[in-house]
Amino acid sequence: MSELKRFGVSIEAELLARFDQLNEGIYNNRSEAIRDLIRDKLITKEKENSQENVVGTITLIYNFKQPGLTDKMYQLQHDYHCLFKTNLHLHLNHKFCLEVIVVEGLQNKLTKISERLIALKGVKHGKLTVTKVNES
Ligand code: NI
Repeated sequence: MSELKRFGVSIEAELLARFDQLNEGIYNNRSEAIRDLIRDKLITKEKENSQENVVGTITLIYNFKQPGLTDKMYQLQHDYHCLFKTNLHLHLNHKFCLEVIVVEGLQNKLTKISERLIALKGVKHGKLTVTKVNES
């Protein structure tokens, strides 16, 4: 076991209260809860940057009236057309659309492209969800 380090963290009281409430009855102390949170984040990042072949979906909710947004979204999909398999589009209301894009390819590439899509101005929410395909 490596040496323990102490560090100070500034955090909003309300956020800390919610975190403590979430971990009540699970962790004996806040330090262990934070250590597990950091480990989970590291594992998630390792997975996101792996070079495994995966299939999945990118789900986006966006304001289709945002100037230039749909052009940028479709340009990215055309630039990486090998990764994008098909789209499902739903007009949610007068302003917002839901787009579910089926993707397949290397996890690290899909992570980067989904981050670019989600970061576009006018995208309110986005998420990449993947699973591995076992050939055996
Ligand atoms: Ni629409």
